[in-house]
Amino acid sequence: RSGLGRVLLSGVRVLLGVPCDTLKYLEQFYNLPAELNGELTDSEVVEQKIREVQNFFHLEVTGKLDTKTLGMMTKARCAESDVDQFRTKWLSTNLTFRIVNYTPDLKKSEVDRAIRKAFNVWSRVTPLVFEKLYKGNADIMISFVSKEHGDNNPFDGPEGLLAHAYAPGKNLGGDVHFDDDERWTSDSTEYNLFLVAAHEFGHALGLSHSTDPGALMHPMYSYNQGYPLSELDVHEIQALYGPNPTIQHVKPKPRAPEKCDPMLSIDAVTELRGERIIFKDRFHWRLHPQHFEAHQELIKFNWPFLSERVDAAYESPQKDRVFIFSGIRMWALNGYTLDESYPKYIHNLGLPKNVHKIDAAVNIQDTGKTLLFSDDQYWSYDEDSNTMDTGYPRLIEEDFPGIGTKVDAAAYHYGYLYFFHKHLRFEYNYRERRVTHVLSTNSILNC
Ligand SMILES: [Ca+2]
Ligand SMILES: [Ca+2]
Ligand SMILES: [Ca+2]
Ligand SMILES: [Zn+2]
Ligand SMILES: [Zn+2]
Repeated sequence: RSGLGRVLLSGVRVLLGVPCDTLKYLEQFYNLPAELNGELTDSEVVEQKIREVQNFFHLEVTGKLDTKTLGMMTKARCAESDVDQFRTKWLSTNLTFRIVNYTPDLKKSEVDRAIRKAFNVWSRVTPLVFEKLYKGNADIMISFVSKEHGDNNPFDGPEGLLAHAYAPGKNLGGDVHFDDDERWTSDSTEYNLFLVAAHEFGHALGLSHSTDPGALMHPMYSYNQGYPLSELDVHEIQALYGPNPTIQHVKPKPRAPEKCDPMLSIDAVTELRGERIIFKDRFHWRLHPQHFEAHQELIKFNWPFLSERVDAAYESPQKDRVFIFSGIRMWALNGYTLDESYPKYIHNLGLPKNVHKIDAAVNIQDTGKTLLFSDDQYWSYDEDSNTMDTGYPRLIEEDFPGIGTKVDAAAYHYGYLYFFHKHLRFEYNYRERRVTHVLSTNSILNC
């Protein structure tokens, strides 16, 4: 699959005006034919493949190499294809594995534990049993290797490709290779061996890549805690092997929310340097003002230091920061990086100690005030003096008649406040103090 095109592609690079790395990426993950002739039809093929990438990652589908598409192509990921469908499964439910060699990054016992834990992820939801062998040939041979390592499927040094696995079958079938040019860890730094192993074992059992960014079988690496399978992963593996006959209680992570679900509610919304960010569960959508399609990713994928869920968020243009609230803590983002003086407690803003969570936050650019909503009350915070205005809290119901008593999220544009509560979005004229429109929450995502 890979390796084939290196010589040929170097000749194509100039002809198509597409970076060589991009062609390699398309070849490895999207079945771009290795032999392109540099003709017009070739650029059409490349454009089509770029569309497939954009489609897979829920990016705006343009067929052009915009910065988001290029950015996605440089992130750490699994080395398996995004378009090849695995079509085999094991016929026996008793499988063997063997750790052929160890990475120097971790203690042997830590590697053993990560591998066993990763197999347990799958055995909890299937009848599969994994037996460890110490010598001889096992179904799933696990090794740490680098660069070209004998299967004509080379790794690429640090970053980029992390690991690959072979679909169920004889010999190489089921085998899993980790790129030992990565630094493997048992925590949230660098690449967590347990999480990557659990993903690769999914392939070794016959699963393909998922477009759901919250599924373990999504090709991009992202750190998360707890049981790593989503409902979708469980559904896919049980379609191959059936459920576990004895274990009943497994709590997979919910599927990624569907943006056009008519009952969609949201957790928080903010602007971030011209883009709109909409938080929901473990995920967020990013919506560029000129784009119609919102791009969905895990919160942890862009901001690994944030909580798994966000309560409220707002942008302060005065401070050029986006503030994110979760429970009693808040963070300040400078674009996609954390302002190092955070996290802080929300009480530093001047909120009373009995407030344990902010429901919604919105900055009114025209006044420089930020409104902070919690339960049925709200406060007004002055961004210039960094103090809470006197006379608060006040009741939401009294000051914003028609929107109910609580809000999930809030936004402000050109004299209008937008309040979100459950599946409804209220447009509120700030000067006239009245609701002017009621729409569905999902209308913010162009549904
Ligand atoms: Ca094998
Ligand atoms: Ca690598
Ligand atoms: Ca909220
Ligand atoms: Zn993969
Ligand atoms: Zn390999």
